[in-house]
Amino acid sequence: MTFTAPITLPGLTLDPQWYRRAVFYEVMVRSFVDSNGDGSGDLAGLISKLDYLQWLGVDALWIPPIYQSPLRDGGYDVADYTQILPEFGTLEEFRELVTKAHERNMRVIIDLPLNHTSDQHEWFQQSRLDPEGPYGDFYVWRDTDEGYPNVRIIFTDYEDSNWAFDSERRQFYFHRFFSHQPDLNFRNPAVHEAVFDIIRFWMDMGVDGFRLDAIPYLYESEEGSGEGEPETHEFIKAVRRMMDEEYPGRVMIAEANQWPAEVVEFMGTDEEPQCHMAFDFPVMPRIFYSLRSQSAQELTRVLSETTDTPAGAGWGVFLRNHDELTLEMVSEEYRQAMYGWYAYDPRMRVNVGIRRRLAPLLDNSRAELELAHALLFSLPGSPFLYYGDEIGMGDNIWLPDRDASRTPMQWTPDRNAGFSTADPGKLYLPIVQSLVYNYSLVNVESQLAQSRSLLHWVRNVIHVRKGHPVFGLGSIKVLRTNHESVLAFVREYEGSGTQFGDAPERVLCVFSFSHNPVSVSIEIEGEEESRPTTCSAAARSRRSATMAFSRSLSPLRASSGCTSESRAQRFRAPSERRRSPPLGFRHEQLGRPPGRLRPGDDRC
Ligand SMILES: [Ca+2]
Ligand SMILES: [Ca+2]
Repeated sequence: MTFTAPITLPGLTLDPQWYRRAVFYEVMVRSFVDSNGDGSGDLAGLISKLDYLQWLGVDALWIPPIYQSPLRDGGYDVADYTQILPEFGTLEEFRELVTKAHERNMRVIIDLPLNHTSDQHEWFQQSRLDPEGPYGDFYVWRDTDEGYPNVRIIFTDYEDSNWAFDSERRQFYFHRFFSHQPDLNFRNPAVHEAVFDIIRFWMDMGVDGFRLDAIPYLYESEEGSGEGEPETHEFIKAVRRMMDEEYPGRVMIAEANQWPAEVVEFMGTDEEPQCHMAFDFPVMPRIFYSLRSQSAQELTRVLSETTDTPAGAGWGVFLRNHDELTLEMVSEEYRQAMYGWYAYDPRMRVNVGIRRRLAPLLDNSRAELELAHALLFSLPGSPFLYYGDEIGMGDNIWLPDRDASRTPMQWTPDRNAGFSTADPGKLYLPIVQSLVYNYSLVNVESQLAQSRSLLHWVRNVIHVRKGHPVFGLGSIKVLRTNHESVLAFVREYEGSGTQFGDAPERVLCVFSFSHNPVSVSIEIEGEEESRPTTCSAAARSRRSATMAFSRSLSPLRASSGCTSESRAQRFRAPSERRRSPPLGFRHEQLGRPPGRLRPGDDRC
């Protein structure tokens, strides 16, 4: 496979806010490419596909845990923080990955699960055997299983208590997640020192940041819920101070499955910053809800809630990742509706969520895949893609737990989808061979050969986004429309204010979730007369323009127009150029006086 774009090696750009402009790509090392035919993906395999990721337009890799681990929880059960699982490769290979990624101006973020370790970790084994020894107090031990009564159980399908009995030490230990993952005792200063050493170890390997897994859960208290306790924030501040002092420019990303008003606490304040980024959990299920309910009202409501973030902090947005599509952030009524639409087979459910990939969730509808991606790329925050979703990979709900959506990447229609030369039975998980998503149909090679494939479409949208800093750095203002199926907002960015930096930009984004054509009026306040046009990666027309917008929208339509003070650009994806209505990413532009536009008024 070769890539048409000229592959150059620009090296890392100097941009202290790189993470706010970046397009992230979550890649599971085990699932991407197997370089040595042992059936499991590895670091050398990932290195061999950096050209592909550069071609796609990825700015930063997010790599879930590659530490030494018994892999009972996808590597989030760490047995040694300073060793790489041998089947993945060596520390030398990891260093090479970082070097080669940096040559391509691509950052590398790794996962850091700090709340707990594997029960196989040497610390835990020592703690069990020698309560008076140096690791005796590294975990949360009790004589009874009654502490922390307000702490909820997360893996409701697998655990019925947060305490487990250890037959060696004859005491109970606290575990927020699986019982094979004992929680570290953050009330012990020695644990802090150990964590700082781990962070320095990986920073010295050149990584650009951490995704702080399950960060709200570090501390527990008798009165509290064990989520975002004050001491947890104090600890994160201390980590941030160390990072800023010793490793400036590297970032901390909080994984906190909570409402923005709570999550924003993990970003801290201007004076006492905590994480540089946090994932926006509530917006994601509402995208899926809107697609089936044909109502944009919930999305409009959630996006209208403004949450002040400290300077330099940003959100991470996503459609899917390696975990289940979590429904913890929606009401019971919505959850049941979502299960009905997206998880009609009980096998598709796990915990409080749905364990399916993006394309099967959307029933492989190209229009919905485009709409969902277009929305993802225009929301405030940096988009996180999940490996394989750029080609619309399927899943395998007959596999246990979240393995359903962790199957090997599909590169070619050849044996093992080009993922590995191993005997097919030896693969860590089987390749998807379902009727609709069979790897002989869904793979990178065949999509590279089709200019209208999802892969080319996604790549094009990534490059459009990268060409417009407003999407990463701009503000959002949600607009009123007269149609419940239509979401409209304006992104605005004042520019860098320097001659050589970013120009000011305003972008109007309109999305219709209706399954039928709609006519809509959108109220845009304070607009001077100008003519918006769509902006495209390919064709950029520049003319003077205003932002007034009204149009009959065809079903499942995403539109976006952008204006700057004196010019506008046309934004459309290639699939739309050769295909008139119903699918795709389309925008119509009008020269109109400001103010309210009438329904059905679509004359140009
Ligand atoms: Ca391998
Ligand atoms: Ca904890």
